[in-house]
Amino acid sequence: MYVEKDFNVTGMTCAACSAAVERSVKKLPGVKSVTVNLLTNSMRVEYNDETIFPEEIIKAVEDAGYGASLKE
Ligand code: 9UX
Repeated sequence: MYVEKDFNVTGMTCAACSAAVERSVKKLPGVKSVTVNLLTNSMRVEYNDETIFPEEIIKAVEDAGYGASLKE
């Protein structure tokens, strides 16, 4: 099932940062869409919850050099 979740993203200071975060998450299997907002330090991801878990999305953001956490 496709679900939509919001994440907090830390460490982004320019548009190239947000583009890098977006690129790193977009290529993950099961991810349908990614919208990163630089001004609000947030990211909305639509993904298949049978394919990928939020922890893996967070890991991809961290691997790109930024921080992420699930918004509650
Ligand atoms: Mo430019 Mo954003 O180096 O880190 S990509 S500030």
